[in-house]
Amino acid sequence: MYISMEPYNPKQIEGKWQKTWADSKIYETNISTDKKKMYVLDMFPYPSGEGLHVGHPKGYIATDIYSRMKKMSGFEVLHPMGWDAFGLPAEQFALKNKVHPRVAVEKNIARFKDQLSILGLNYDWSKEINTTDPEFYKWTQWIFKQMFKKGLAYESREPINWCPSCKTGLANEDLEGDACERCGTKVEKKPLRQWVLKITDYADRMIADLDKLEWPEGIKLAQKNWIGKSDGSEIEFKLNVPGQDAEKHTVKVFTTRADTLCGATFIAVSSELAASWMQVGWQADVKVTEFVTKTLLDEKNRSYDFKTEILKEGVDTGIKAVHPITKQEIPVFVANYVLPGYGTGALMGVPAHDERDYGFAKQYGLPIVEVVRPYVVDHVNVPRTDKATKVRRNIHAIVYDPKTKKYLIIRNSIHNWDTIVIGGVEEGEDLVEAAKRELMEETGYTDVKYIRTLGFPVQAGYFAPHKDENRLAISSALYFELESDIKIEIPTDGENEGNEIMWVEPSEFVPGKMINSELSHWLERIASQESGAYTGDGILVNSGEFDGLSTTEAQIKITEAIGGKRISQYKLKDWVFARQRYWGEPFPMVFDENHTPYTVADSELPVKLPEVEAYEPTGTGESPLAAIESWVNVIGYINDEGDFVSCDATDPRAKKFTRETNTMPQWAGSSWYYLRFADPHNSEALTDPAIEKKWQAVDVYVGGDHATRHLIYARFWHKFLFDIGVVHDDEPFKRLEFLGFILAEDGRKMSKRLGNVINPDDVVAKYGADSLRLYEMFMAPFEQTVAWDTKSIVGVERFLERVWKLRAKVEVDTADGKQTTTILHKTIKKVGEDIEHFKFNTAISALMICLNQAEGEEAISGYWYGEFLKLLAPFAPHVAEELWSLMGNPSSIHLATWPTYDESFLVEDEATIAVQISGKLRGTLVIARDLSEINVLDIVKSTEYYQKYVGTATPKKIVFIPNKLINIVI
Ligand code: ANZ
Repeated sequence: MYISMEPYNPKQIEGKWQKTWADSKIYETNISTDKKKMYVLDMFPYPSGEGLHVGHPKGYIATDIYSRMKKMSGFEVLHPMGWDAFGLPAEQFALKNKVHPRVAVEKNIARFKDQLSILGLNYDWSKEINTTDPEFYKWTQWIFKQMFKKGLAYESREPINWCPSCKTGLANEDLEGDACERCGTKVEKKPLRQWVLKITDYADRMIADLDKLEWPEGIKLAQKNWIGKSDGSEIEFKLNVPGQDAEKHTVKVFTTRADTLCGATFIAVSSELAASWMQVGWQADVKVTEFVTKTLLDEKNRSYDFKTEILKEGVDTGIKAVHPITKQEIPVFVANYVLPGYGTGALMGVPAHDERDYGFAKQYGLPIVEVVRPYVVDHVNVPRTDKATKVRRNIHAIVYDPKTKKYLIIRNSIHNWDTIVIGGVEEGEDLVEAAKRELMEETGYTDVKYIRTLGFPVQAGYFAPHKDENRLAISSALYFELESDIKIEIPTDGENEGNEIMWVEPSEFVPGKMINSELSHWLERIASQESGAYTGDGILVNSGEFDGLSTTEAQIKITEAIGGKRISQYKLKDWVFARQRYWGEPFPMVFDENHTPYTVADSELPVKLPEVEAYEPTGTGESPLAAIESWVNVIGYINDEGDFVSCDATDPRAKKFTRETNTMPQWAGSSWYYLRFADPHNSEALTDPAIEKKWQAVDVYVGGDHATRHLIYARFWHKFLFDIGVVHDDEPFKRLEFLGFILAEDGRKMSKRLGNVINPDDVVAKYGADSLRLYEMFMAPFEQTVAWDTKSIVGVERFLERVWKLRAKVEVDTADGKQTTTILHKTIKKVGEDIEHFKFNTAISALMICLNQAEGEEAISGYWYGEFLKLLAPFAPHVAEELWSLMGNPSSIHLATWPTYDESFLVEDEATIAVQISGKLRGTLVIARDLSEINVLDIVKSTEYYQKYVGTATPKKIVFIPNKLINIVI
């Protein structure tokens, strides 16, 4: 028996083991191994000045546990760490603290590394990378160069998002709504020369390949929505411009609803498109020019994405568009709700079926033509294909009593149905008159106020058994409010027989019993206050030869009929890739005096960031690099590959060039960094192809942010690298685990500003790293966001103390009891499976249950304790290592083999069996598993209920299902 007198003291063991592990390099990955590889990666951090709080390591602890388990299970594991150190946060920290960003980054990295090292994380630091290292960013520049050569990087002068506070242009992904994600300042639109990457070329593949990935469904959906693919049609309208030849010009619109073409009552174009018409000679009148000029300048009242709600404004251009089907002229407006960068920058306005067009049409008095009618099919009396159909024009009178907040219905006891008041429209009646008449005849109520008609009609198909025919009821609903209870006497026989007039709340409308299948439409329209556009599917009306088609059929047929094109549009925009800041990768580009861009030759890479005095942003749209003439102006020539090579001024080929002075966004390095870890020091290539083939893709990627930013950008770059043959697989991250955040004890986000930050160093000093690790994994399911609670750490600390004390019970050769052995094997299975599925909290509770069992024993074997320690080792690596070594093991527990379980211990040896007598359940019995019928019957015979219900009678029959049931039939 080992006797331990020393109490558990993490301080004495943790530092010691961290040093031993580092010295013996046990975490270094053998890249050229023959073993199966496992690449486990954290989203690498940017080393901010604030250091880590306890929330940051949550993901790192998880990958640490996972990779330790995999290593013990026989994999060669790559588990590296690096630094995403370019970009605004690092630059802003440096500006604030008046140090050079490089110095600030070095300092911050050192601090981060210290903080990580005391947590006992098993990173292979020999593979550390840093995106700001010229040897690293050389390859970031190299990738950009390849993109340029393939036509995927282009210069643009389109207005982009400009953050006036950060003084830089931003991509759409950098926005939170219409504000800068980093500082919260509302962005402006600013025309700026910049580099843009054609990410949209990859949009379809990025959607399709999501199916291949083992990622949380929520993240896949977020990516799909961000890419935002819409299938639709491009339809051309001929234009009659006053003062010009008829139908000389055309405008194309993009629509997802070509089926609604016959309901198009106007065309709306963006101010940008109108301005481009003016540039080619359109003489617009003053009103139009003023509107266009105003909206182009007016940031606040413009639409730049579909989410922004603005006051819709527009102006009639006087131009007419010729409707391709009806050949009638419809007006062309310039409108501020047409997005300049979406589709063709022009739309066909269909007010009856599009909310935005509806609002616009109301404001400008444009016609609203219904072309899609909702169609409901009665589920009880489904229309029959073998019967004729009669069309009926109906009204539904919906009466609401504002005093009681109830609706009027008729309950019929003969048919056993509920209905609102319905009826036909008679010759010469308008809808309101018809509704009032029906109301009076069927309910007696006369004092009602007509409020409004609930939009266009809805059509319902059903089979009318009493008439033996199908009915197609086209019904309009009229909405009334009850003024007073004044009623006239009505007959209770004839049509009204069995009717009871009732007032009910909508919750009392019983589906199925309420016969009006149109009701859901009416209730929705009542709730929306206004009878706006109907945007759903249905059947075409008012569309000539297309009448009766379904919306989906009509989209194709109408597009074909008028020679339109089926196309897709994306919400995703090309990636604005230039920043007007100092702290980023310089572009590998130069310009000649005509501003023709050239990539630099590979021999010129990396293009290093120059040392500067002042790296504050200029705010002018120029990067601070532009001021450094000695760096900007270069002399060289263009070689046969079309690349710039620098040379001496005396060289006959020498010409003047200037460097690109913008820098790349922070997302550049992180778009490919994971490819570098397996081969971080390669100076010949981004990565060696054989190493790439062995180690990519990342098997498990862990992080808690960037559902749509980094994860979209990296997939795009990876697919590009696949296309040019640098990587062998077209997705970078096979499996993604997304973590929930740790909030401060007050339930808010941890931040220095709020003064609620919990520092991991303090927690480690007090409780030890093992307790911190265990607590973070135990506090909640991994993907759940949860508030920190310092008090609860004591619970896991006590658990570790108990593991420590259990050592006193170890007797090397003792034979463990059956239950103790059984629970060990169950725990081996559970912990292994739980770690595989990132269910760390339940793995820890299994360990706790297992410990409880062992504590009840007089003694446990060395084998039992050793296996238990191995299961604990990934979670609490220091204490497990210490105890393992105290057991006399010469080598590290982290190099030991992961325990395997014996199936035979997992089989339950008891069964609960139901006892029935003549089919009636009389009791249950817990008996040994797999007992035969005879043995079970013997046991049953001794029960009281057998004596009572069967006694001495001979059973007629016995039904027996092993381990489940015995039924004695008498
Ligand atoms: C006619 C129509 C009728 C439309 C209807 C919708 C409903 P999603 O689905 O988001 O891709 N649209 C086209 N270009 C636009 C632009 N540049 N700015 C603002 N809106 C534009 O949106 C596609 C729909 O948005 C298109 O289909 C078009 O309106 C409008 F009952 O065309 B629709």
